Amino acid sequence: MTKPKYYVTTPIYYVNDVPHIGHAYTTLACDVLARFKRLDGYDVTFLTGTDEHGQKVAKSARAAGVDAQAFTDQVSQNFRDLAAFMNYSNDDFIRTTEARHKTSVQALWRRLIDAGEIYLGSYAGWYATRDEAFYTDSELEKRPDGSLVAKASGAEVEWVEEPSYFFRLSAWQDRLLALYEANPDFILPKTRRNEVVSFVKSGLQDLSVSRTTFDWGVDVPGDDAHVVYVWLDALTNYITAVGFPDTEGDYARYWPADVHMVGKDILRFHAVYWPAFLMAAGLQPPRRVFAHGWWTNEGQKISKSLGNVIDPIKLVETYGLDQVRYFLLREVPFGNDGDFSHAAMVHRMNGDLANDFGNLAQRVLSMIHRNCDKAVPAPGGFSDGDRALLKAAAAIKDNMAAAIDVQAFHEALEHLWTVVRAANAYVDRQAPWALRKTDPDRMRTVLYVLAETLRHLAILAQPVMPDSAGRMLDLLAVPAEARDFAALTPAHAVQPGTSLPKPEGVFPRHVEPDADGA
Ligand code: ME8
Repeated sequence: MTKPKYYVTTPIYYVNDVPHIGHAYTTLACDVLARFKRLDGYDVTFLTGTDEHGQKVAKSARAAGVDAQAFTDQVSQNFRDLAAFMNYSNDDFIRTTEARHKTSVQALWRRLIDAGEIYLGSYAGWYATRDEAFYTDSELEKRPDGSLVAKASGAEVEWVEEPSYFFRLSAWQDRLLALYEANPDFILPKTRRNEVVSFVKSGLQDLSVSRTTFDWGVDVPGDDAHVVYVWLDALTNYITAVGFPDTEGDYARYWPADVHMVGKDILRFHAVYWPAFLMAAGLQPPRRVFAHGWWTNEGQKISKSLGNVIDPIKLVETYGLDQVRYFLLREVPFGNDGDFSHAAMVHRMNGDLANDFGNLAQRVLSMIHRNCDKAVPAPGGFSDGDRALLKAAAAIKDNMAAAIDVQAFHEALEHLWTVVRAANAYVDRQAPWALRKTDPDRMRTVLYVLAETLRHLAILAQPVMPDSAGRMLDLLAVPAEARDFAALTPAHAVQPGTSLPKPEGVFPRHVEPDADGA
C-alpha cells in the first residue's frame, strides 16, 4: 500500500539578518507537523530555506561590504546551522540562488506570459524595501518625523518609477473568492481568513512583478533589463523543491502542498498572490496557508533597534532544546501572538516537564527498578481504574491527530498532559509503594499499567521533544522499530520480563544561578 503524502513548508527567510526566535518558531511548528505525520505513516516532505534575492538582501550585502553571492552563502549557512541545532527534520533546504530555482522561476514566468497573464507597463508608486512590497496611498501613514510608512508593518516607503511587467491580479478577484469559499480551511485561523476575504473583496490591482533599478534577482526571460519581483521569485520555491518545471515525479506526488506555514506578516503574499499566480499558470493552489502570531520579548516588540532580539541558540543553552521546543508550542494557542518571558519559560519547564511528566517517569521507573528486578513487571487482572487509564492512553493519538490537522499544537499537547496528570493521580491513588508490602501482585499490576501508559506518552511526545521522548523510550526498552504510531496498540505493549536500564531523570529543573548557591 502506498503511503499518503504530506508536504509542509516554512517561509524562506531573508538572508539580511541572523536567525531569531521568530524564524525558529515557524520552522519548529513545521518540524512538529512533519515528525507527527511521519510517525503516523505518511510520506513527508518538509521544506525550509532562504530567500536570497531582491533589494533588501542586495542592500545588506553592500552594507556588509561583500559581494551579494558571498554574503548570501554566509548568512544562508546560519539558517542551515540553526535547523541542525534545533533538531529540525527538514528533507530539503532550498536557496533561491540555486540553478534549479532560477529554471523554475523562469518556467513559471513563461507559463504566465503564454497565458496572457503578464503585460509590460510602468510602475509609479510606493515601495518598502524592508517588506519588499508595493503600497497604495491608503495603506500608508505619516510619522511625526514626516516619514511615510506602511500602516501594516511600519516599514518606510520610497517613491519608485520604472518600467515594469504587471500580473493581471485584478482579474483574479472572483476566482480567489471562489477558492476561499470552496475551501473553508484554505486560510487558518478563521480570523485571518476573514481579513483576507475582505481584502480581496475590496478589489485587487494589477501587481508589479519585475524591477529594473537593480539586478540582484532572476532575469526576466527574454528581457534581462528586468529581474523578477522578489516575491514571485521567492514563492516559487515551493514548487521548485518538488521538481518544477517537471510536473511529473515529485511534483505529481507532493504538489499541492498540504500546509504553507507563515507568520501573519506575510499572509497576503501566500493567500492572495501565490494562489493567483499558480491558477493563472494552470497549476493547483496549495491546500492550506496557516498564519501564526507574533512573539514579543517580555512584553516588547522584538526589534534590532531595541536590542531585544531573542537568539534561539542562547535560549537552548539556558533552558535546553526540548524545553524550548515544548514551551514555544505549549505557551501560546497557535495562531495567537505570544510573549516570551523567563518566568513563563521556567514555569513550563519546572511545572509541566520536570514536575508532571519527568516526575511521573522517574517515580514509575525507579519503583520498577527497585521492586521488580529491574524488568517490566507481569500484571495480574486489571481493575476498572487500570482499564480507564489504559483506555485514556490509547485515545491520545486520535485526539492529538485531530488537533495537529488544524495546527492546534497547544491542544495536541493538552491531550498528552491530560493523561500525564491522570497517570500522576493514579499513582497517588494506587500508592504502589504501600502495596509493596501489602499486595506485591497488585503493585506489579499498577506499575505495569503505568509503564504501558508511559510508553504511549513517550511515543506521542516525540514530535515535539524528540530527544527527551527518545530517552524515555530507551528507559522503557522500547525497540527503535516500535516507536511509530503503528506501535500504539496492545500488540506492542511493554513486555513483562524485559529488563530495563537504570532510570535517570529526563527533564531537569531550571535552577536560578543565585538560588543554587553558585
Ligand atoms: O518574510 N514572531 O522572510 P523573513 C513570530 N523572505 N514569527 C516571526 C517573528 C516574530 N517576532 N519574526 C519573524 C520573509 N517571524 C520572506 C518570506 S516566503 C516565500 C518569503 C517569522 O526573514 C514568521 O514566519 O522576514 C515570518 O513570516 C517570517 O519569520 C518572516 O521571515
